[in-house]
Amino acid sequence: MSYSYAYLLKYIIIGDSGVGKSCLLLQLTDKQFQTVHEPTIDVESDVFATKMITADSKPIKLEIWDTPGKERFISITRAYCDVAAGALLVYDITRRETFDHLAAWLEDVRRFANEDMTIMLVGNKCDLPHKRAVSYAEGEKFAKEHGLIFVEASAKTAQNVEEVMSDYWCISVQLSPLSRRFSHAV
Ligand SMILES: Nc1nc2c(ncn2[C@@H]2O[C@H](COP(=O)(O)OP(=O)(O)O)[C@@H](O)[C@H]2O)c(=O)[nH]1
Ligand SMILES: [Mg+2]
Repeated sequence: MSYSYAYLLKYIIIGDSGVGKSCLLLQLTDKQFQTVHEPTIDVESDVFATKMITADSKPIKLEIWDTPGKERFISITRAYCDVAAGALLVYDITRRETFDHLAAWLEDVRRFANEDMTIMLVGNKCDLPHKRAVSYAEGEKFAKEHGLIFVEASAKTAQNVEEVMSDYWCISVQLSPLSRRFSHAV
């Protein structure tokens, strides 16, 4: 009898509209970037992609849920926060307001999430240094103050997407008691 994966872990991607959540998801799971794609506007539709990784020498299936960012707190976020092993909280380094909203996002997540959730802060669009409105140091400081893992990445060039994220998945899987509680052997 063969097992296709040892665990199934759910993640959510959150952050303001337009920061690149859907593009990051596509880059993470399909290694692609599309300039034109459907905006994630339909709150009721479930949008997720899956990715296989190996952590602790075990095959792990990740289910990564995209969310529309128009309203800070929407049904998908609420429904998935309590079972999610982790969240990618994304802002756009070229738009200051998306960074300023991070505290409010965190408050929402922490209200509904389980305590063991690992959150990674992603400063996206680092391929646009000439348009930068938030410094690396500011992102790093915010992450440190709130106990988040931090990375600047680009969904466009794929910079830091695969390498850093895979480190994050591994840390998150190891830290998560959800890997036991929500394991699905198939
Ligand atoms: N230059 C650049 N543009 C990006 C990047 N990620 C996303 N975009 C663009 O930003 C816009 C919003 O991206 P999208 O993924 O729809 O944002 P979402 O609303 O957070 O899901 C789109 O026009 C993307 O092409 C990136 O890393 N670099
Ligand atoms: Mg989207």
